[in-house]
Amino acid sequence: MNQLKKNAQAVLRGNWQNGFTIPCQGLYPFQWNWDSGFIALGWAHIDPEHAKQEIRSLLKGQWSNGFLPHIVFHNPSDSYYPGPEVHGAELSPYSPEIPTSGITQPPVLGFILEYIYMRLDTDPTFLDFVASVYDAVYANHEYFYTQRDPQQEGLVYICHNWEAGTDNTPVWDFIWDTFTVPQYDLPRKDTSLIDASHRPTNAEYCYYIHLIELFKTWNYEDARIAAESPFLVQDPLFNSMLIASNNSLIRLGKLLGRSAQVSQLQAWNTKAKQRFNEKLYDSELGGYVYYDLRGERKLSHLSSSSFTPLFAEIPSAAQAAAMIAHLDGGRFSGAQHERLLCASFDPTSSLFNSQKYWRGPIWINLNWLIYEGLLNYGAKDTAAQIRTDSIALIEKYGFYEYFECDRIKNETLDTGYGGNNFSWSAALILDLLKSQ
Ligand code: 9WN
Repeated sequence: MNQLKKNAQAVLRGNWQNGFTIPCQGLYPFQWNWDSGFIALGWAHIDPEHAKQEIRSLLKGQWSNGFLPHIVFHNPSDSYYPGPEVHGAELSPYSPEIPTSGITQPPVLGFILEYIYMRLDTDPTFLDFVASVYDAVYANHEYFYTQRDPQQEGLVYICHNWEAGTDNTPVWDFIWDTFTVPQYDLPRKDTSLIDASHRPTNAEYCYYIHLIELFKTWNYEDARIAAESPFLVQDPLFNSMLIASNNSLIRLGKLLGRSAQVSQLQAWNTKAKQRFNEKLYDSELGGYVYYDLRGERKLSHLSSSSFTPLFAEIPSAAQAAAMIAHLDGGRFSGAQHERLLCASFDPTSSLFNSQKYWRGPIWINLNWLIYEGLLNYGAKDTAAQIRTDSIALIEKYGFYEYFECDRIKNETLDTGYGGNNFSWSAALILDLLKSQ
């Protein structure tokens, strides 16, 4: 275990860039939004000053309307496509001096602040730090509830698959079926850096780029995006992260005496949790699914995102039991537990692919969220299983980006998938090693 900790620390130190941490050398050479949250939690176990710097650096990219971009381009690099010139965030009157993207990612910062505070045994100097960034994180939540909830129902939309963080989940196939896009010239770098068969296809990338091109023609104006974007989805992972962060900002806000902000967060959260359960729970599937706001339909497929409401304490005990059953002898574990936890997409679906990015492989950040979520509901054995599986995969292969879930295939495999020395895999293993 000590060696594993040392190796995890070495990954974070190796990816540290003087103020922030890149997710992976070559493959992801800038600062990414939700990565930075998980990475900051990892740093808290090594050097809390780095955790603070990580968060401050991310907030340098915040827009004046509270929006927090998915990438902050602090540094130049030609090893990633699409770079700042493709995103064109300067078209928005709200964008900052520093180049950023114009789309966001799951809002993890609120709960990350509380986790770090707890992991540091409620260190008062960290609470001072929380006080210094509280308004910025609150402004991000305010942005979501005022700009990304056109029906004022408490659920926010995402308008791009990269905003989900689960970039090519098969759920998006049903969105891509609703519109056509031009063939773009794609100077991709990812497919020459790692096994191209594990990455999204060029046909999918044309959709990704097309959405950015549309948003640029609208100068990233939220009202235009809400009215016209062909991709407008209420995602259970994204909304769970926002609600979990509300929960944390409420508790932290009480410690800091922020009563007006706490009342507003409570009002958003009550509405959000109720609507989440009404709209996104699928009682036939026994889990939470996506809602296509543009097409006005549920997209009824289970993925690892379906379990993240456990993290935000949204499900009732009965709903939680139905979800846990999928992980314990059900479709995600297999009846004989022939799969390691937790596949990123329903392994019994014909759309499942155990090697391809978000279409099946195990991701450590989702495992961490589900582990913590299971503990919220007292499901200690299932939580222990997901923790054991995560640690075993990293011990066997190293700090890869994603992993095979099939136990038999793992017997003969000698590598993880995607990028190696991947920061959040290291950061979250440090946290899992700590919490037993
Ligand atoms: C696009 C950085 C990011 C993660 C995402 C993951 C992947 C980027 C890409 O890498 O997405 O944002 O180019 O594939 O899907 O979750 O934040 O690690």
